[in-house]
Amino acid sequence: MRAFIAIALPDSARAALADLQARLPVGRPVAEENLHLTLAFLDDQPPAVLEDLHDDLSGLRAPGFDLTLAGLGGPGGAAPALIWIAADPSPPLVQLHARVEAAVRRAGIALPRQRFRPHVTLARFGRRRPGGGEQVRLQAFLAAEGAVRLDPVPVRDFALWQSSLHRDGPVYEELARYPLQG
Ligand code: 2AM
Repeated sequence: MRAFIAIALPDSARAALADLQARLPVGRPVAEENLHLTLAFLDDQPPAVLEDLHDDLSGLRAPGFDLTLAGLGGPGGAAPALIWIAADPSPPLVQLHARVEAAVRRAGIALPRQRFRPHVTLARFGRRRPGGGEQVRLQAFLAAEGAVRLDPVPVRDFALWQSSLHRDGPVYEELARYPLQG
């Protein structure tokens, strides 16, 4: 079962991001209902491994916090793969990520050792990367809107999701939700 752990965004934040996506001149926008902040991508895992992980995550203690989404990014070099809005790596978010990663590793799932760059993906390019004209329009869009900043988003829980891949995009189903404290 293909799964990941993520923070879901409230409707108001997803609506604000959808407004932004509507003005994006290039890329395949992520469906509004799918906008999320990934804490750990688990790939394909046997149900028994996810059960163990679920037990562990059910005991995880971490404080709730407010999330700040600000600043567009993605087009590194000539071949951007995605466009995202960055999340402020505040101490509670970094701590939550570390605790989630530790639980994932305890469940026996290998994770790549890469720096946590919290973000919400807004659009993907797939295999067809933007051509010259699209690059120019994208750079103009980033110059005009790249400094966008959303109102802080309350984060009071996170969730384990199943992802099924379909021709017209992934479908996410929440498997379990874990409350944060305070
Ligand atoms: P990102 O788009 O937030 O960067 C669910 O598929 C989430 O897992 C995606 O939103 C994606 O994060 C993340 N992810 C990380 N590695 C992935 C991979 N190899 N394939 C698909 N999703 C991946």
